[in-house]
Amino acid sequence: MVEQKTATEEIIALEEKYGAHNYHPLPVVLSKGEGVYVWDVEGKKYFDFLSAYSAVNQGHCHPKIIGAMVEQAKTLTLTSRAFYNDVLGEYEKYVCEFFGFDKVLPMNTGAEAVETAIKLCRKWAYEKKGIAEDQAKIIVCDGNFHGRTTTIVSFSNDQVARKNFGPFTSGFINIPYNDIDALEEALKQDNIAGMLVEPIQGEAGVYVPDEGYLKAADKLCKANGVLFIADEVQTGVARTGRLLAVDHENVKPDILILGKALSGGAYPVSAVLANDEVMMVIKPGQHGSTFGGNPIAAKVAIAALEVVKEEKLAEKSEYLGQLFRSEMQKLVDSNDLISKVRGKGLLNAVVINDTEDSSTAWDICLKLRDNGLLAKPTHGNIIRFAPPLVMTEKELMECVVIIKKTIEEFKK
Ligand code: IF1
Repeated sequence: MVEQKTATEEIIALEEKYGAHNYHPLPVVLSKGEGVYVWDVEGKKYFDFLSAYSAVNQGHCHPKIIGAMVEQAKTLTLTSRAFYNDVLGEYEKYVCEFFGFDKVLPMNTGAEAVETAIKLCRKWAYEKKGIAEDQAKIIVCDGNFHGRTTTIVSFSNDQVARKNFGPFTSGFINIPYNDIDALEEALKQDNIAGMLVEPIQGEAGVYVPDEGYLKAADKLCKANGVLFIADEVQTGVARTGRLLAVDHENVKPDILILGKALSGGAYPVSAVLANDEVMMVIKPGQHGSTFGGNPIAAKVAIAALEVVKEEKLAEKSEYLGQLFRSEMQKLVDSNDLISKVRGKGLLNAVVINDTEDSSTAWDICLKLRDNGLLAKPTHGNIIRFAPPLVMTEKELMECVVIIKKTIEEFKK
């Protein structure tokens, strides 16, 4: 008998054979997305509860964003920064006013923007703060995730992300996250240039710091003449119920890093924002990118931010997030399988009552998939829930039913 492979199996086999094995995706092959939904190649429809790690906050294929992208793609795609183009300036003004900074430095991916922030911070430290050459240090937190470049994995604690990628970049000091005393102690060292921090740690399992931590950290940094650098690649652009996660504590970072949803997931667009005092240390030739700030990226980002405002996505995220957590809390109270729900806005995680190295979260995600909802485990016992912010309350309640049903039916 000839074995008949499904389209799903064929496509997965193709990736297995020809693609580097640097990922282990949930076995589902998607071919279409619209708003909060995605469809697989067999025609099955799902609620997307990952949103491409919070890049698709505005929903899949948002007509306004795609419209802007297609229009610009037909007109001018790339000039490089060797010449001016007629949309970059318009975008720069828009994004600076939107987030309240003097200047923006446009890049493409989150990791590139983090790299940019590190370089900017170091340069500022040497040229404004007067730190001696090559002595600048940046404070980072244990459990961080800021991307995958050699420098960034240099200060990661994730052994899988680091092992055999050395030698590493020096100049970073790791302290525990959510620990103000540790920060105060670290700031006593000489030559501290900045502190780089995620307002909520995503990879660590949607770890929300205590209320007041970010405010206190920002204050301590400012008191010590150290730049407070917020990596809002994942938490920014309305994901946590405010435009920025630091807005929950009225913190204004010295350097703000954005990515992912800055384009609504349509295009790789990232940015570093700062005021002149910091940003003006970068001079021509000292940093850049062929694609950074290209005309398509510029138009896409303007449209993506307009959608955030027009559709009140921060407010929706705040409201729906509270509803989601209160529904999940009922499940925590009534079921032994899940022990905790945490998060802010629509960036949430459910902790499974099992060990970190178990496969329970993965197994539950497979069942959720079968029941029409896609989510991804982070660690063996944590599931991240981050749907597009354009979800309606009715749709969210449908999802809650799916999650409850799946958890109640689940047998370890
Ligand atoms: C992958 C996690 C999310 C980020 C923060 C910078 C970057 C990221 C705070 C780099 C990227 C990703 C990338 C994704 C998995 C993922 C992730 F689980 F690892 F932690 F989102 F939750 N700063 N986050 O979260 O941005 O260069 O990727 O554009 O597949 O590695 P990038």
